[in-house]
Amino acid sequence: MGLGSNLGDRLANLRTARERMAALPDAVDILASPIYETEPWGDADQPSYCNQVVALTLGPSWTPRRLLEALWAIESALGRVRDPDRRFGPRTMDCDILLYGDTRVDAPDLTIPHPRLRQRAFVLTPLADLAPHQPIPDGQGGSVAQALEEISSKEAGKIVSTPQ
Ligand code: PH2
Ligand code: MG
Ligand code: MG
Repeated sequence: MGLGSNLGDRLANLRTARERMAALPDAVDILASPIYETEPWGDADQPSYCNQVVALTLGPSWTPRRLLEALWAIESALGRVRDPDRRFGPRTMDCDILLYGDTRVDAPDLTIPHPRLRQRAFVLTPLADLAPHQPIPDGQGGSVAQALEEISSKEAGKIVSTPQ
């Protein structure tokens, strides 16, 4: 999952989101990347973000759809209010499914791999910290590290917290 927060206590928001993910039923394991402070992407008129990637291993009862709904609940619990006029605007918490093993999903409200994964250093950099050799099953081929290489001119930001 890609986690992002740019409102409130950003590091506390990330910590609470991680704790709630680890406490999901049948959560087997959770690994967290360092946290990066990053410039806002897409809509520049907002505070800087703290971004992190979390690799969650879930039991076989889970599906991408069930995970999406669990992530919406975590975002809401952290005070996320959706502004329909500002798709890339500020938020207390954003939890995006980036990859789900080698599964692909193409639904109106859920696309896996995440459709903007390859454009975003703030996602690819922490993802490469955890899983550089992970293939991106979007039909374009290549691994996370290779995708990051293709946008290597763009900096993710600076590390503000080590994995915890
Ligand atoms: N999320 C957005 C829009 N812009 N910029 C950064 N740096 N980090 C984010 O997580 C982010 C963003 C909408 O999901
Ligand atoms: Mg997002
Ligand atoms: Mg989102």
